[in-house]
Amino acid sequence: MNLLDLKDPKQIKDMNYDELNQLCLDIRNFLIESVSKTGGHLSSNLGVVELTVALHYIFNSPNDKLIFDVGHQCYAHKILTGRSDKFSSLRTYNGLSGFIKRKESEHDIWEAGHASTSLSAALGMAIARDLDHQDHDVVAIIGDGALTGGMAFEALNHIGATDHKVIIILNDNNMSISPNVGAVNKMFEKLRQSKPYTSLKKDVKGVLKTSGVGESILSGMQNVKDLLKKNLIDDSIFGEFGLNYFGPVNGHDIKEMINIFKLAKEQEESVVIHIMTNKGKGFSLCEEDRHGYWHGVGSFDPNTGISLTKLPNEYMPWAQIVSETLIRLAKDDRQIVGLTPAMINGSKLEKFFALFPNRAFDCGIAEEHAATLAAGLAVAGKKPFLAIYSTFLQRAYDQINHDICRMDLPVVIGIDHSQLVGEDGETHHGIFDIGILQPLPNIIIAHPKDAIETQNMLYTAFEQKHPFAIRYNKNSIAYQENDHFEHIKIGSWELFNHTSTTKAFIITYGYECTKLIDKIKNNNLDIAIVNARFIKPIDHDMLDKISAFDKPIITYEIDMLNGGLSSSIINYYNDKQSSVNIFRFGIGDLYVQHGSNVELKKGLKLDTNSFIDSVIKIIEDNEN
Ligand SMILES: Cc1ncc(C[n+]2csc(CCOP(=O)(O)OP(=O)(O)O)c2C)c(N)n1
Repeated sequence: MNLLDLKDPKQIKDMNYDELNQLCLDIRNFLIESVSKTGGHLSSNLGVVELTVALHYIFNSPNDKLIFDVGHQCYAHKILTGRSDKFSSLRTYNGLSGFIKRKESEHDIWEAGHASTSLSAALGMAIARDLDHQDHDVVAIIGDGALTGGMAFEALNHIGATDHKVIIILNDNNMSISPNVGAVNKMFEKLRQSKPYTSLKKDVKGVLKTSGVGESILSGMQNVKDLLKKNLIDDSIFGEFGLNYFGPVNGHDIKEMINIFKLAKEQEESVVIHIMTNKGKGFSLCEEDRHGYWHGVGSFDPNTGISLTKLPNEYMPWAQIVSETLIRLAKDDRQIVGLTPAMINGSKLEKFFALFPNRAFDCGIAEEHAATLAAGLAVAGKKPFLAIYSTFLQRAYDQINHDICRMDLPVVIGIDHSQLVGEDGETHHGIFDIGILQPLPNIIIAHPKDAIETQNMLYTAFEQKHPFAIRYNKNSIAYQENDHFEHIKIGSWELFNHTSTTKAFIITYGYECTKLIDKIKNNNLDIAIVNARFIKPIDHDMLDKISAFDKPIITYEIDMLNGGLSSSIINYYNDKQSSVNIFRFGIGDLYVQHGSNVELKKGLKLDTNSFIDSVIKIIEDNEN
């Protein structure tokens, strides 16, 4: 079948097993070809092709609700629901989202991006269904990685104690982005190696007979009740939560999955179906990848796997600069420990983990735990570095407030992927952390402008006796190792290009600062740039100094305006009753979609050129 002819999942309902297998092959080839051009979440999607086809074969979306946890593994779902013609626009500005998007299709029921929300959402939908006396299935598809998140356990705790039926499909590939970690994962290991079992709370035999898989399970059991008692499933987490369990089932065998889904549909109670998949199935580079390099990729040559993204040699991802610096500092200071909630690869901590295996901790998808773990380590005299993406830090807000800032503990938080993150879009932009962290007492928030300042800032951070957040974005920048570390005075800003005739002051931070300094020099603009490398505390002396010139003061942030740097600057001037002419540029009260950062900034009129045009207009208006 030509995938472009697929407009509705109903079209696959009459297919036989051979046709379904052929369809899976076509989808897999299409995904490799298409993602090699656009980039995207390749491995997770290759792993769930048969699973998604079997789901759409048995369940009737959109009447039955399919809820994908994280939502990064939704590509086959998009193809089966009529969107293959849009894949060339995957993750581009105004193009197809890389995640579930409600406005794209009636089959997209639940949006995510952050892990471990599917079970709570599913229970909510199941309760609503039952209150309204409706009759449909609610199916949550959750990975073994996402199941390590605390929210998933909160939901299991609730689901196991209610009569509202939820079908939970555990997509177990033994991988998070990198290999899955933790005791729950170890428990899965036992299940993975077990024979297919069914653990039903009610009478089993009648139900098992209804399907091929059920019968084969039944024939292997001489005395079902006895076996179930001994069964490790009953002692497993699902049994303890009072949930029925089917599995493990081969996630690349359409027939087995169809049978087990039929069985699940027939149950009256919630059930966990344990599906075993190979992450990256069908593309050897992905299948063999144990580091997560192929979890999310840019464009690549599908024959060789070689990345098509080229950067100058001296360029390095900002996170790598931070982790190289961390390594240098940790070599001299044995108290430094590194933590990541499941992002070893994303946060470029592989080398740190290899060099300091006893001082490096992957906490799993557990941001709240990671933050409080860091607090515990700090109380006990360690110097924790918590690497966390800005967007996922939001999960740990209370822990940063209640456990780190309130006790004024010296935890260094590396806020990775801050500002716009481009193609992952709405759920992933790192634009809220300043707004939520600013009100917290004791915390220092910094955002360095280049590689040298980053190294010195991290050094400075470890010298402090307070919580210290250092932000950096996902870009690569020119890197050069500094010969020695320099202390940066807390709260001190820098002024560039200030002359006796300066026409305006721009206050900004991070890479925008570096770009503007270059732009202004190259274009001979008589504008001064303030490097607000500390977002908290702000530099009162600098603010007093520049306000004395009575020129426009323009703030420029690729972050939310609400609660951003400009808010505290305005508060300061307001509290002093200073009359200043302030203009603010930043992200307004909206969620920013996906696309390249270049396009996103243009769309927001925050790209350097548009911004400078606006500044020139402000200067002209001021002078007339
Ligand atoms: C709260 C949160 N933390 C971290 C991430 C980053 N992340 C995206 S997918 C993923 C791994 C998910 O593993 P799993 O659920 O097993 O799915 P798989 O990709 O293996 O199919 C992680 C850690 C996230 N999306 N949300």
